[in-house]
Amino acid sequence: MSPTRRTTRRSLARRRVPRAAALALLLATATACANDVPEADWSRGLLPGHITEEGNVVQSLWNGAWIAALATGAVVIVLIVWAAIFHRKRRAKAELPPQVRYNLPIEMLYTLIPLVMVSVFFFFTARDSERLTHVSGNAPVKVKVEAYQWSWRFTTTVNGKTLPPVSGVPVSDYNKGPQLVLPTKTKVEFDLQSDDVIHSFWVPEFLFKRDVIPGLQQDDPGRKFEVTTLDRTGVFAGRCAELCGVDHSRMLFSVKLVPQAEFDQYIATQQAGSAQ
Ligand SMILES: [Cu+2]
Repeated sequence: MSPTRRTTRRSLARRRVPRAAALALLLATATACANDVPEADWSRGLLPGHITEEGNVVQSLWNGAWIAALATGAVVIVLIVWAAIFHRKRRAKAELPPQVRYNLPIEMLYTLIPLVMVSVFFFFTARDSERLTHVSGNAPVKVKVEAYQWSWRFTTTVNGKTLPPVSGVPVSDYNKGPQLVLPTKTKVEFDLQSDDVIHSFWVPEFLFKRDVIPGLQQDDPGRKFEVTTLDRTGVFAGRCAELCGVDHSRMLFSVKLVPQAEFDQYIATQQAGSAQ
């Protein structure tokens, strides 16, 4: 290599270092901004830690589906490798191997096995969707969720008493969005409404999201769902999961889970505030 080429390479490398540093800094800042993205946890199959009993159902279905898929994959790979190693074309034999047709047992087997597999998947999916969409109607806490371009209004009713609504504006940080305060270990019913376009109510830690569709009647089953919160306190990010316009990405909110005593205090202050 000539000395000139070496110098050019070295200066190129020198120029690339600050660029790489700038890129790394940009990536680090981008990650810092996305602080509302829950930690990916391999032990949960990359789902975030859930905060509702319904989350247990979703987590088990997810685990079961992965185990079944991986087991199927393993059997298929073993069969492929076995066929590739033990059933290679032998050089000495030029003619075709014996041609088998109408092998009833084999044909029944490869029809039945996929049927059984699909039925098992269908059974568990149907059973769990039934459980996840079941609304008992007797939840002590009911939340009317109104989605609009581009924020949310939450109106909570506790044991028949309605608190003043909490509504927000588009924000870049979910902590600055409207906050829905809920008690732990309690059944909560959500009633979703939209006045403009289709939105989607999503709290990643619920392991559940549902479209908020305008024009649905009061008794439409697509409007309501129920969760029972676990004994896990904290503030959890929520967002709109349906592209709904220019500020869709800033349609953020938060759910704060507090112990029952703290929730009672919250209700008292809200009611006092509204009485003034
Ligand atoms: Cu939206």
